[in-house]
Amino acid sequence: MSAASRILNPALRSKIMSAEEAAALIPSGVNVGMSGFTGAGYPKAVPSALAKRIMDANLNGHKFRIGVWTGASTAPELDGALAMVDGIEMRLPYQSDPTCRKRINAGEMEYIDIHLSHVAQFVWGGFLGPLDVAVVEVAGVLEDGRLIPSSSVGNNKTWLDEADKVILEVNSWQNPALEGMHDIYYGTALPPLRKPIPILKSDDRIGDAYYRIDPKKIIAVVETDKADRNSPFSPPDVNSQKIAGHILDFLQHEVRKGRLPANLLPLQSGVGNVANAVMAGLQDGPFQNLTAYTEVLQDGMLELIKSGKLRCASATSFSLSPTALAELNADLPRFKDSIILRPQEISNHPEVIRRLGIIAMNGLIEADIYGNVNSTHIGGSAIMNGIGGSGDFARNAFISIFMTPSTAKGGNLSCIVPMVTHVDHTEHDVQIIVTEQGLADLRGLAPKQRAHTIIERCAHPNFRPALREYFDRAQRYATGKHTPHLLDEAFSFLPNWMARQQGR
Ligand code: 0RQ
Repeated sequence: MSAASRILNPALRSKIMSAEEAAALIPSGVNVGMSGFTGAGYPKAVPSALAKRIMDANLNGHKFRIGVWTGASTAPELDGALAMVDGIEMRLPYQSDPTCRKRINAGEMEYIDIHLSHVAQFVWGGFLGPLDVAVVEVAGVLEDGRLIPSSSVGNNKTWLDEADKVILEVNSWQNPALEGMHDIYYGTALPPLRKPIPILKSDDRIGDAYYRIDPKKIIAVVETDKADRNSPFSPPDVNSQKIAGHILDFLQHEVRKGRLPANLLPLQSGVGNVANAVMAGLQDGPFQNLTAYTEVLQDGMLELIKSGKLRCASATSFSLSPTALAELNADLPRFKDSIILRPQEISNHPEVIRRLGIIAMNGLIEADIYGNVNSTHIGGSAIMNGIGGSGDFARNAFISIFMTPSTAKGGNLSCIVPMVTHVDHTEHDVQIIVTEQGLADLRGLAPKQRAHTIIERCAHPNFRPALREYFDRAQRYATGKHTPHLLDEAFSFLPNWMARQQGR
């Protein structure tokens, strides 16, 4: 089916133009809200055409830059193309593009790292400045002008509501069977007008299947037919499998203790290979009739739905490997009753996460001996991706799990450190830390008990003696004995210890 035949509204059909013509309607200096969340549902044509325009402007000596707001990370055709031509002045709220990362860390691009659930209210409150243009991919347009969402929802409802002008990309590659899968809630507001979000179960539907839009705001409609570009997952390695094994043992223990029901509580799983391995582990585990209330639906979760172990999954986006995506698209109607895609302000809403009692599982870069977690920075200064939704879930989950291999960079760095160089999740939001070495259950432990548990359960044996030594010395020499630290050594202790071991 061509894109044009998906545009049933005659007024919008008259606004069809090329990506280049649409990109010409975006001036320098504006903020642009784009669709897209982890490689799904991003605009496929206008950002590249805009990048070409920016490059031409640069060649003519004119600086042309825009603010780029999205749902989360996108794809090379959006973040990559715009960052390559140095066209992004300011980026938010989550990115994982290598060129973006390079520019941010070189000080050439500003980046605001916000909890994903906060973006909508920041925009309504005007804290981010005006939203001038929205560029949103949809799967089709109904005769009455309502829009069929595509493979991610992210912040699209907010962009369509708040932008002065809207450019639509109607993508005929997107599966028509997506229609009806979404749940777009129109009941959120700023305080003091807020009402309870009436989701009591992961699969509750509380909104519409379509986006509403004032047709007067639509300045262009562009037809596309390009596939979403998600990355393949590597098969679970030994460490990921061990981490998954520890988590499964822990969940079974919690069921035996009567602290979790036999089918657990709704699962949230972050991005990446470890998260995907945990889902694969659940496939072979004893749990049935599982549910998920999460933001991204990865391969592992799709497999669980296919095998009948996962009854339903609520998310804001697909984040599938090309193979899993092809499988999903070949059989999409089958998944209609088990998958719901919602705006990220709802998929990540603290109220709903707290009410449903989510089991949250997210990755980390480093954790310290007291349980503070750094998910975003290398060496305290360089951004990796961003906090994404991990904070929305970690703070409000019933059980908040952080997982990582115990070492990075070929075993040369310990992911358990004396003090994290940047804090995303404080010790108060981190209940469980898991590495391939073991699982530290920090619930109900005081700081020094936490330090002992994390070092003995999670640290790699190559680094455990150094961490013990630091902790012992800190307990003896720190001025405060509650959370003992040696501030002049906290960041240099491990590197210095490594150098001593290697005779440097
Ligand atoms: O870098 O690829 O250059 O080697 O960090 O590490 O081990 O591949 O792990 O892909 O699971 O990502 C926290 C980044 C983990 C991710 C993070 C280096 C390592 C590698 C990645 P290289 P791995 P993962 C829902 C939840 C925040 C957002 C979130 C993330 C790179 O999970 O972005 O959770 N989380 N959202 O070498 C130096 C260390 C290191 C280190 C790892 N201690 N020191 N480098 N690395 N540990 C989804 C959304 O919100 C959209």
